Amino acid sequence: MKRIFSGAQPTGNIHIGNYLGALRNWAALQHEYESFFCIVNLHAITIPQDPQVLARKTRELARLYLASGIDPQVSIIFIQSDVPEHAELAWILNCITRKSELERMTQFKDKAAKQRESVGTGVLTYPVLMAADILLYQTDLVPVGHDQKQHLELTRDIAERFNRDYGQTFRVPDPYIPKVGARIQSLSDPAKKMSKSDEDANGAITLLDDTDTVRRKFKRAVTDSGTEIRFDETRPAITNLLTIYQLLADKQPAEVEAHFAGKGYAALKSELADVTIEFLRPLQARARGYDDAELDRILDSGRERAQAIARATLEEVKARMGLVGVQAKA
Ligand code: AQP
Repeated sequence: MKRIFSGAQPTGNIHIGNYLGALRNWAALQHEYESFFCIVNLHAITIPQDPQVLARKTRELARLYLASGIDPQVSIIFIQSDVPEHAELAWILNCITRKSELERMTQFKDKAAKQRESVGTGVLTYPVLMAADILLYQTDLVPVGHDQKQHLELTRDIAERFNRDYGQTFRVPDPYIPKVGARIQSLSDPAKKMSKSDEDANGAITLLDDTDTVRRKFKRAVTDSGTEIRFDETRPAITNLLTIYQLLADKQPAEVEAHFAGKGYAALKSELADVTIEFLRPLQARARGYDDAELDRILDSGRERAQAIARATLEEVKARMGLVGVQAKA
């Protein structure tokens, strides 16, 4: 069976962009692939985190994976820092990655421009940790949103370089980026992607938002000039709202346009709030349904199953590089 690996960071509040671009597809693909879904808390610490909040968000994200339809009987769900092989392989891969490759990453350039001299080394080397995450599991396919495309190309380059220099070791993974929903934009600024770290909380609908908050955020959502409600690249705000509607209501674009023909923006926003609330209500109930003991059991079993595979890959990598311990004979 082919494998998929993906993850999300337990930073901030996971939003419908993360869901529509990634988690939704994980749940759909898990029946066709052997699936690994990781809560990537080592990525989260590339920016300062309050330790108690990080610990709480890590478990909350595990509950949201489960609530999004990821079945622990089918898929492996685990916490990245529980499997130290991720950090060890990341160090090894750092040593075959060029600084210039990392400096070219758009996400690093954006963050470095904002943080200047204070930008952390972890922000620069984060794509190498992501490569380690993926390559440890001999992954075939990585379902992600559009913002991760460049990082995945780097993962492929790193895998190919290692295989060329040390012999065939890693499977070279392909990205799986959905045709619709791979880049949900901010409700406040449709030129920016919806993001957990956005300072403007009104830009994102989070998976744990209550009914009033969802209505308020959609009501305040920026729209384009004009009145027509149709998909149109030159009108990014309305197209973004329609894309969210299309995916949550599970409709085709033509159906959505026909449904809103002759209606105004207020109707679109109100109906969008309705479908979002209907989608979130059962999801939030499912998230609350896992008690701590059950969550521990799921995460512990995930750690054990993931680590067995990660360890085997890492052992092979170390042997190929001559990283031998005390028992090795010359
Ligand atoms: N706006 C988005 N539309 C569609 N997909 C998205 N993803 C992120 N934003 C959107 C996808 O969600 C998955 C998990 O994301 P992540 O936790 O790795 O963080 P990120 O990609 O850096 O996204 P955020 O929400 O903007 O988080 P912060 O602000 O913490 O950096 C990934 O597959 C991602 O592509």
